Amino acid sequence: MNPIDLRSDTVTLPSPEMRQAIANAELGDDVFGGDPTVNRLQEMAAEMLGKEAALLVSSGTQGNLIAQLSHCARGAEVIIGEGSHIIEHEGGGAWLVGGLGLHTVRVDAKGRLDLAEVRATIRPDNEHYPRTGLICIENTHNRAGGTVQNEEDLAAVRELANKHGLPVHMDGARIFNASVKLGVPASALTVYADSVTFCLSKGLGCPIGSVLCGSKEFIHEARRMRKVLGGGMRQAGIIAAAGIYALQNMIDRLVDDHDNAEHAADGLANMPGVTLSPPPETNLLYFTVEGWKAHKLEARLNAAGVLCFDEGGRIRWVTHYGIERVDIDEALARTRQVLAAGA
Ligand code: TLP
Repeated sequence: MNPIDLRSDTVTLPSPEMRQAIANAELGDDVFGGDPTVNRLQEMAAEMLGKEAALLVSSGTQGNLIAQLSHCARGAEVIIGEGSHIIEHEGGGAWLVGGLGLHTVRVDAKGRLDLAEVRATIRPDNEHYPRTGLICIENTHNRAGGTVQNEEDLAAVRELANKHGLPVHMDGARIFNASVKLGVPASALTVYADSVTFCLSKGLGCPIGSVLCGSKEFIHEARRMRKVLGGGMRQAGIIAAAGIYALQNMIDRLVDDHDNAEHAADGLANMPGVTLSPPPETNLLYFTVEGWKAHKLEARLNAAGVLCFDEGGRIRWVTHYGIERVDIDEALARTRQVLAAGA
């Protein structure tokens, strides 16, 4: 039985054309600034996100950590929504490596920060308090269900940050899913953040890599932090070539992933006991089934060749390049059988 891999959009494999682009990449030593393909990717990414400069990094986790280290002095406090990826899935790097405090605030069902709480969390300048150094947001928001924050949502965060002279970092691992969903260029969303990380290795189908974007001054500091973290890579044009291909060819097709997630959601919603939590907005789909513990359902689905994870008591399916409509139909058929067999 062929497995249908819905564990994550990180499982995508490079297309033949992307592999060709990798094979043909012109290379140099990027630590010396001499890899022309990396430089081209960085210029493209900066332009697409409306920033002055960009930096290729190894992963979203590394990009987010570098951003926090570059914005904040040791001992500062980062204001961030509870349940955000930086808090839950990045190994506590900001505490461990940066000596930063992460101060969580409530988020609503879409993953939007509770701005009243943010306001109350920003520290006055007083020697008793840590300094507030940064506000972080996540778009699309993973745990909230791949939810999208629009320009109005983001402008409200920006306005508050400006009032207090604070920078904003956007974990935009899936920012192109948000931009495709809203039908606006990514730069219309990232304009509200000082820095943004986006991932090449998720829906855009690259094997490795993320890009951190911001002002020239910020990227200068970020480059230093990347080196500190051992992220200075040499002939990284191998990675960047895939990234260039992806920015040119893999963004528009994200709409197929969103349609497939919606199709999967429709199919699941018709099965007894299934609750979508919530219905998908982009390519992430979470659900629960009455009478089933999520870890048990995960095991049964995996055994039936529907690869997915129990993410904190909900099953998560992720649609991506390489998953077609027929795969979703097959995953639905297998799921129906698993549920019919009973817990
Ligand atoms: N998310 C992965 C896992 O780590 C859970 C996934 O399968 O969804 N920000 C967000 C919003 C993310 O979802 C992820 C990866 C990252 C950052 C980190 O990216 P990587 O995996 O490149 O370090």
